[in-house]
Amino acid sequence: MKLVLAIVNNDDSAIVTSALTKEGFFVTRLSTTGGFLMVGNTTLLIGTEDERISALKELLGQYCATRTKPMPSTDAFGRISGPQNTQKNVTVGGATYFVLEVGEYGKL
Ligand code: 2BA
Repeated sequence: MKLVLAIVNNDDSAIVTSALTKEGFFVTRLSTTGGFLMVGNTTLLIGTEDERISALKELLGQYCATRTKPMPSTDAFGRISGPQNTQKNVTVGGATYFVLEVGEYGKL
């Protein structure tokens, strides 16, 4: 048994959750915020059997698009991080995922 944490764009979260649920995955959605861009994203918690991890990753790849977003001009501590008149971009997503071993899973 594994627990997958998948961080996805808010714009993709509904469609990817629907697709996962349709394929029989159990999904919990958390509203989260990226530490770099400081904008909202969605973290999906998905508990599943080891042999379904490949299918899960395929669905995440299929429904989560990469996007280019403007980089903030100051970092979290308020310092200027670059020339103010030069807008830099970062590529975000599709999905960032972590696969964790589950010691025990149950429902009471
Ligand atoms: P954010 O932290 O808002 O990061 C948005 C994008 O900014 C990242 O896209 C990456 O392209 C860039 N970025 C993030 N941290 C950076 C840094 N220290 N230096 C330079 N560029 C940086 P993604 O890598 O696709 O990540 C999308 C979101 O997934 C992140 O939003 C964060 O919420 C989460 N995430 C990604 N990697 C993570 C990790 N190793 N641990 C925890 N959360 C992670």
